[in-house]
Amino acid sequence: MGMVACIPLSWLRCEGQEIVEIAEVAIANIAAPTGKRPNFLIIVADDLGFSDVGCFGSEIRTPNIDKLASQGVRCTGFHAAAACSAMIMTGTDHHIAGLGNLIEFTNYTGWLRFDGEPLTESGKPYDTKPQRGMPGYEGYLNEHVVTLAECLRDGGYRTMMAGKCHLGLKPERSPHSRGFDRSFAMLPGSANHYNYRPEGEIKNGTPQILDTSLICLHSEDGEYIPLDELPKDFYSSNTYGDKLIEYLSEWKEGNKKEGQEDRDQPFFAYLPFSAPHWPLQAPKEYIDHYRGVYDKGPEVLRQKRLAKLVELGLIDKDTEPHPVVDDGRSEAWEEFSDFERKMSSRAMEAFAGMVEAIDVNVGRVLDHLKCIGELDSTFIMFLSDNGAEGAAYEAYPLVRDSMMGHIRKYYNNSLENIGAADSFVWYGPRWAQASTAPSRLYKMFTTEGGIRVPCILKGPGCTSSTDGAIRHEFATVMDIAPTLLDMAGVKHPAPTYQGRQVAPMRGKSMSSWLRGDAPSTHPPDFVYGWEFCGRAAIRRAQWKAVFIPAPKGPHKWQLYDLSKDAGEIHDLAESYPKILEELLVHWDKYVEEVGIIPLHPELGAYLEATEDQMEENAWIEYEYWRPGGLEEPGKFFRNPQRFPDGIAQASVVGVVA
Ligand SMILES: [Ca+2]
Repeated sequence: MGMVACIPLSWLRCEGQEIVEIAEVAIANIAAPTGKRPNFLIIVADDLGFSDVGCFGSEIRTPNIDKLASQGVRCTGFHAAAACSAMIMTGTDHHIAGLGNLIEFTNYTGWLRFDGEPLTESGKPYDTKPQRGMPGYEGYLNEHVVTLAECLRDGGYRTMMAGKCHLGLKPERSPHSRGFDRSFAMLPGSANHYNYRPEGEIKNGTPQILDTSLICLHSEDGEYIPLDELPKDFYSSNTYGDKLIEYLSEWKEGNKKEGQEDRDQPFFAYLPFSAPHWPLQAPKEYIDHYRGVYDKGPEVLRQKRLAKLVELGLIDKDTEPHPVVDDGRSEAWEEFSDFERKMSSRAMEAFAGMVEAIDVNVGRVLDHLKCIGELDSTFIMFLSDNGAEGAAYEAYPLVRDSMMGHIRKYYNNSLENIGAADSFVWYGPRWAQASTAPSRLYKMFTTEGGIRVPCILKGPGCTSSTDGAIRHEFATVMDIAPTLLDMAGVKHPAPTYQGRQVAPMRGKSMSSWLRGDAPSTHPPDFVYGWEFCGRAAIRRAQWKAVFIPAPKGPHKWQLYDLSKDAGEIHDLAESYPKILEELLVHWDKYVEEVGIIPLHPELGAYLEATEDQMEENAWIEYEYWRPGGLEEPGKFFRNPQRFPDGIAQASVVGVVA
């Protein structure tokens, strides 16, 4: 069967108006911009929570990021999503771009299964199998989108990136093939931050749950890097900082050379750190700054952070914070044993060290820009890709039963060693909720705790009167690409690019708002949807409907007024049924427009998993975790079956609802 599925028509069908709007903006921009166009630097942290940097209320030392904020704008209404990088890179929804779900979750049937979750009508658990091979769920940035890097490169920019690029595994998916002149990319969703890799065991052909995330698989300019050829002193954040500085120097040298046509070429630099994603690891010199700081536990930290958020003016003093949702353990911190408390606070110390390491590298890159005379002509964004990571993996049946044994066997999680290369820890839901407070829940949920992220904007394009300002207007990661293209005077090529149909951007340019010419990026009655792994939300202005499946939520739609209830505590579904009904009409439209495959009947036309659907791994393009997979990649590539849009898969598996 051919690789390419039918083009899902939904985004073309529903986005007609947007195509026209974008075309008009583009025409306005084609007039050559006067003077030098700005450079762009987009810095993304992985799983950094709302209050984890100093200028957003943290005790963690982040002087460089704080300095950016003092010269720019802090945004409290900025929203990301679960597959954020696809949206940054395309300006459209991740379900359209091929990352409808993360490949790990689509691949492993039981990955997100909790004890106590309800069953389908046939008595089976809900699972992600119906998404395998479906359009929008390819697991890589698909052929229906054009990337921001492609647009800017074609528009005359030098494009470069260093960091995590979890958007496909094969060379033809690499940033090198998707618009980056220079790229140093980590390809899995996570990896050991020190390239430490004890030999694991892959049993019966299917990797154990975290095996794919242990390997430090990188490529540079599309070529895989053997693990032993990564820098000897590899530490993810340091190495990405080094690489970006190297690429920037190379660009500067190129611009200086006489006789080059493009010697005033601006740059687009993308720095997506893989920190502070687990495993929590950082240089000891940074972790040591936090020894003892967290001994009083996550609730004390949560209260301190909340007080600081109020003091800084980032949240209203009357904000009611969502209560902490626990991890199934009934004991409070006070009832933990001394040892459990020490282990837990050490994990938080390691997390803090990781955040400080990010800041140090942000500082190095900014210093370098200053040194080469480009700092003031560079538009800079710093943001996180989603809320803090609160999963207690030890409580997931699959991890508990397999991965914990692996960790015990190959890693040294003694108290003294936590944070080192050969340790493997995460910090769990209580620390995460200290960081996402006052919001509800954390990463992978469509409540505010999973999607509201810290964001700082600075540089040309922002009015000088915004220095150090705090703004509360709604904006999203889909707005980044339209903003940069707008500032660069580059036209998005939709509906076609290089002979194929591509989706238009769904985001809006923030530049009028940043200049102070518009009160907000989006109109007051904006509508915006989120879906990830069967968790869902649809928002219109301050009203937000949320669906969180059991056991972490009530498994029904809830309704919140975010203007009065930022913590999503008071469910108004019964008081305002008409508003909920109206939002659910928008929800259905969103499902159709972006091509969601619902994982619960409450979310739309639902297909129950059957035995006929694709098996685990059958649709993954590169099984790099298998023995020999890194040495001879080509032997481990696949061209998996892809299903055409909608109807065909229904005929394969039978429509249940
Ligand atoms: Ca993330």
